[in-house]
Amino acid sequence: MEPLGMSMGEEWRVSSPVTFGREGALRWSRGGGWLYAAIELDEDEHGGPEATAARAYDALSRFVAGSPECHVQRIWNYLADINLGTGDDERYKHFCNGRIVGMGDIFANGYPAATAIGHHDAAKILQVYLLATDRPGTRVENPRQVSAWQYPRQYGRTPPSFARATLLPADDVLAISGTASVVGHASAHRDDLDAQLGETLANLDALLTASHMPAGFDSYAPLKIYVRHADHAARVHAFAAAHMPSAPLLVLHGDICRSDLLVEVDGWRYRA
Ligand code: 3EB
Repeated sequence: MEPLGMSMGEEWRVSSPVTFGREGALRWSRGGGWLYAAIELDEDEHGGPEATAARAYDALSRFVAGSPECHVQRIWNYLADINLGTGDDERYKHFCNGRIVGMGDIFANGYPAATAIGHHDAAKILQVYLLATDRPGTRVENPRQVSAWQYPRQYGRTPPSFARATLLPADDVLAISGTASVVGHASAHRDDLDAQLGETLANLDALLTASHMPAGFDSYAPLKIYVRHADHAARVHAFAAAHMPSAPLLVLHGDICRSDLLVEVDGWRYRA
C-alpha cells in the first residue's frame, strides 16, 4: 500500500537464533517461541476471493497446527477490490466465507486479532500474514462494540472471524485489530472523516481500558492508519498530531472493508 506521508518499516526482533524457510507459497521464520508466517496467492490461479482465502487459511492453519508456536495472536489480510460487488456478493464477504472454511481447528478456542484492508494493485493477490507464539495470549473484546463474530446477518453470510485485540503471552504488548468507527455493530458517522476519527479513538481508548493497558497512544504505540481517500491524509495527520503526537505513525492508502467507513487504525500498545 502507498504510504501517505513519511514511510517507515517495521522490524520484529527476538533475542534467540532465528530460522526460516519456505513451503510452497508459504514463507516462515521462527525463534524464541515466536513464529511469523506469510502466504501470497494469486486469485487468478485459485478462483476468486472465497476459494483463495480458503486455500490461504488452510495452508496457514496446517502449518501452524504442526508448529510449537500454535497460538495465533494476530493476522493481517490484504486483498484487491475489497468493496467490489453488492450485498452478499461484495468481495470482502466472499473473503469472509472462505476464511472461516480454511481456518480449521486451531481457532476453536477463539479468533486472533486481525486486520482486513483493500489494496490497489491490479494483480489480485491475497496476502495473509500472521504472528503466533508457543504460549497462549489473551483475547480482548471492546465493550463499545458487538464482537465481530456475532455481527447480525446484514453484514454477510459469514461474520468476520477476529477478536478486537490480543494481549501477547508476556502481557506486555497489546496487538490491536483494525479499529474503525463502529459502535455496537453499526458504522457511525457516514461521510464524516473527523467524526469517524473521533469515534475510532474512543474505540481504541476503550480497548486499552478493557486490556488494563496504560491509557493513551504515545511513543510506545506504533500505529497504522488506513485511509480510503488519499486526499484525506492531511486531515488524518492533523488529527494524529493533536491526539497522539508521539505515536510512531504510518498512514497508508487502503480501502476499509465496509464501504461506509473512511478510516481504520491498527497497531500495538506496549506497556512500556
Ligand atoms: C469492523 O470493526 C471493521 O475482517 O478481519 C476490522 C478488523 C474489520 C478486521 C476482518 C474487519 C476485520 O468490523 C472491519
